[in-house]
Formats: sequence, structure tokens, C-alpha cells
Amino acid sequence: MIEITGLKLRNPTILAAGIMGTTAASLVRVAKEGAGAVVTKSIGPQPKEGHKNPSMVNLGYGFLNAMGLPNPSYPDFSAELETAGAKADVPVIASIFGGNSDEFVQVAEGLADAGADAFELNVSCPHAQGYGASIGCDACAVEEITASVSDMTDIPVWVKLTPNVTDIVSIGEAAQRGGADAIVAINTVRGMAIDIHSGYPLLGNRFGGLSGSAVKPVAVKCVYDLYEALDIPVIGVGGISCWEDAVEMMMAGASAVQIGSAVYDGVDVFRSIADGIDSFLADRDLSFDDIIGLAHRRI
Ligand code: RRO
Repeated sequence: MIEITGLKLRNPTILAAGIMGTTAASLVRVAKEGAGAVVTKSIGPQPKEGHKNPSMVNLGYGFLNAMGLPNPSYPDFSAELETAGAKADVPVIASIFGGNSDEFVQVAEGLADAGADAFELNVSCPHAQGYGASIGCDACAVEEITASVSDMTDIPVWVKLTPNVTDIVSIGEAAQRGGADAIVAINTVRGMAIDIHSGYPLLGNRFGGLSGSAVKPVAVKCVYDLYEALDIPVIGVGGISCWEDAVEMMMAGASAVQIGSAVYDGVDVFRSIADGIDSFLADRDLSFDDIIGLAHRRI
């Protein structure tokens, strides 16, 4: 059992936003498969169909996606979130996005009665015009959005950051000043792949966000730096597919980990990672607290 921002999780594995998070049924399934908590697909102020296909490609070393924030919008998602909360026996976190602080507040207010256990503010989609990276690179905007949502809600507010910035720590500090209860790092790394036979970019949107094992070292470094600079918990995400990856992310400073791309290889990944961490700790007579941030104490 771990506690993060006041939420009790039976283990430190969390379903990352955007993966199997559009229906209550899939969120409940992931909870049944052993996740300690689940995050929904990012929900916004208006329905969006998303970018044209292909919107996701498997590059072998990671996935490149430009889904384009497909979502039914908050009025249509509210009932789904309520069902997920009632049926999943783990905390359900609502990932939300908007173009500015008013839209973030609008979505948070619209979902307020649906019973989410926390909000995760997505200020970091790498390829959504006006919605993601442009906000997530702007410390003032991140602080204002975080403060606006924190002021209107009693549930914890997590803020998910983009790695596509020069200085992720300054953005994390802005979120902390705005009242964030935790930081989630990282969203996908902006990237592109081109088919050499046709010359066309592989994605319909031409570029997208890279996830999976290729980005793990980027995520570990971001988590390491954020842990050192901030006083609030950091939740690590990026390329975690086995318990060794999770332990590494915790040693960088993560209090919990989110798992995204690895779910495509089997939804049992949550249980196997949670069990692996438990065995690692038991074999060495260590607690979670002993390993969180351990790399910082190895000098
Ligand atoms: O929907 C997406 O294309 C998407 C989102 Br909202 C995000 O936050 N990160 C990402 O890689 N894709």
C-alpha cells in the first residue's frame, strides 16, 4: 500500500492517460488486472474526432502517436467516469485538457459531480494546436491553469509535463507554485518518422509523440531533476515495461509509476511490475521510501 496526494493505492502502478481510458469498462478491466490506480483519456471542452489515420505507428523501439485528443467532451464523459468510479476498486483520476485556464475550469466543473479521485491536468500533448505543448512550455500559463483548477476543487490536482522544453524544472516549479499536489513526468517526446519508399511521413498528422522504451532515459532524467527541485511527489512515466524499469524510475525520485505503451503487450503488466517491485524490496529488506530518490543519495 502506498499513499500519494492523500490517495491510497494498493501498489505504485498506475494506468497512464490515453491508454484504454475512454470507457468505464476498460478502466475497470485494468483495475481488475492489478493497477493501483487508473487515469482516463484526456477529456476536453468540446468533442474531438482526433487526427486522421494513421494516428499511431509501432517503430519497434517505441510508438509514435498523433491521436489528436479524440474524446467525447466532458458532458458525454461524465456518466462514464461515474461508472468507472463506482465499479473500479482503485482510485480513478480524470485527465483533462483545455486551451486556457477558463476551459480547464469548465471541464473540471463539468466533471465535478462524477466522483473522480483526482484531476490530472494535461498541459503537455506534443502535437495539439493550442492545447498542449504551447501551454506546457509556458511557465505562467501552467501556473495560472494549475491555480485556477486547484482553487475550485477539493480533490488532488496532478500536472502532467512535457519533456519538449528547455527546462522542465522551471515548468514543474510553476505548477508547484500554482498549488499542484503532484507532478507527472513525462508526456511523449515530439518526433517524426518517414517512409523512405514513398517519402511520406508515417503519421497522418506528419509528426507526433514518441513513447515506449526509447524515451525511458529521457523520463528518468526529467524525474531525477524534478525530484531534486520540488517539494511535491513526482509520478514517473515513460518507457516502463518491467519491474526493473519501475525500480529505476523510483530510484530517480518517482513515488509511483504510470504505464502506457507496455499495456499493448499485455494488461497483466501492472500485476507483474507490482509483484516484481515487492520481491525486490523483500529480498533486500527495503521499503518504498528506501528506494524513492535513492540515486540522489549515492554521491
Ligand atoms: O491524443 C493524443 O494525441 C495525445 C495526447 Br492528448 C497526449 O497527451 N500525448 C500524446 O502523445 N498524444
